[in-house]
Amino acid sequence: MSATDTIFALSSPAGESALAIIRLSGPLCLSLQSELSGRNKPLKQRQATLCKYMSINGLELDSGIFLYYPNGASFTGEAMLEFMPHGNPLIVQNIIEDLLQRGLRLAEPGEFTKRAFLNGKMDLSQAEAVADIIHARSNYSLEVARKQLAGSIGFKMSELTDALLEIIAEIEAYIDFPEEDLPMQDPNGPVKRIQYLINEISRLIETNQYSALLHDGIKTLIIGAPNAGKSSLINCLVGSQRAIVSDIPGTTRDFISSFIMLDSFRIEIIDTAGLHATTDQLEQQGIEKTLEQAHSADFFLLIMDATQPPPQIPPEIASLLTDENCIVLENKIDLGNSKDQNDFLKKLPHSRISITEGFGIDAFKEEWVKRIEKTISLPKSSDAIVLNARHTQAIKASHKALSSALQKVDSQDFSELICVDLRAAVDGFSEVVGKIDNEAMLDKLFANFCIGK
Ligand SMILES: Nc1nc2c(ncn2[C@@H]2O[C@H](COP(=O)(O)OP(=O)(O)OP(=O)(O)O)[C@@H](O)[C@H]2O)c(=O)[nH]1
Ligand SMILES: [Mg+2]
Repeated sequence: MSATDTIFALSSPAGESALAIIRLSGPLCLSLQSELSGRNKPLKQRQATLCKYMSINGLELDSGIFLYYPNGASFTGEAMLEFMPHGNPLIVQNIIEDLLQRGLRLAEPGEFTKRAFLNGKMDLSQAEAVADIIHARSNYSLEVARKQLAGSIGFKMSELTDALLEIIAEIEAYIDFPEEDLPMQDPNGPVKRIQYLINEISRLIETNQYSALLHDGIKTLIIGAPNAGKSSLINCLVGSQRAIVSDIPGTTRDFISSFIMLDSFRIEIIDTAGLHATTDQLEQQGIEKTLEQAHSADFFLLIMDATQPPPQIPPEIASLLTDENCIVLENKIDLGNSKDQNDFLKKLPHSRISITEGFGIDAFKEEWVKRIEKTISLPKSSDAIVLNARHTQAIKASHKALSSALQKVDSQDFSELICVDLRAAVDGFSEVVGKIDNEAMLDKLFANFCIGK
């Protein structure tokens, strides 16, 4: 793959639509603008022009809007053409075949963004944000991704780098001219500043915990005894018959998962097998799966049948429940013999509901949002930096290097070795924004993108 060939892709979804978007990027775009539009004068740069699309064989394949971006003034940084034909898959296919005949190549996933990165139009964290924006499934993750695309992570990395370079310059001056009256007289200066940087990095590393919450959703397990209404609850929340509901206890054997939006949160909601002592092997396996899921859950909805005595919750699960990560749902309050169950797991918040009658559902959802806001406590999206696994790995190396430098400064060991540590820390910051020599790693990163982006 060379970065100088001309690539193209259908950037809109396949299938019938009002319009489609076909994007081209690379040096051939300069001549293609008149060849494809059949005009003998160039298109106005970055301006919509209604033209025919003429095939290599001189046939009119469609008419639509062309946009030409010159080298250096496009998303990829190369000359680009965008054509918006009618969204008929046949037209799109004819155009794709024509472009292949002209010697253009179909783009790999993320190849436009990869070129934008390689041409210096954005740093790597911004390129990653392009994919995050496309895949965001909640307004919160969208806002965080938007900030990242605007350069929030790059800005933070350059702030940390500048602070480190200043310390390096000071220490180097001291090493070169130790006898002169230089600031290193006060070794506390660098100690404090390196310590500050370590704290900043630790804070950033912690934000990685939100990455899974943003991308995968808040993992919420519905647990309870058989027949309590767990499957009825997932169906009610999802708004469709996702799980089988029946009055036969032990209906759900395997866990069933779906995604919902609760306020601005993306929730992965999981229905599980009823918890109780059983000799049925299949049911037992289902319960074991629930136990497994419980260990990685962020939140629990413990549902009980308010007409029955309180359920026995296995101690492995009971020990995971707190007033912050669990709501007890007293279900079936429409039935005359239902009782107040406040004494069951007293310390946990309770909501009284009837799923079949829809009683108490809105109040329960409000309580649920309040608990998530309090316990999962995502940082305010307006100032959030959320590092992904790749960023975290890179700055963990910076953290390690700075801790090693700190020990040396602490012991008044102002040797060249300190500067080696400090420079290693700078390398970690650079890696976050894109100083990556490994081509295979870059390919892997962009392979997660959509085709045409
Ligand atoms: N009266 C009444 N019945 C309900 C309510 N919610 C659920 N049910 C009934 O309770 C029975 C069991 O419901 P499910 O949702 O299958 O219960 P489950 O907890 O998934 O049960 P298992 O999968 O067997 O563990 C069904 O007959 C439901 O219609 C409710 O609010 N009121
Ligand atoms: Mg069920």
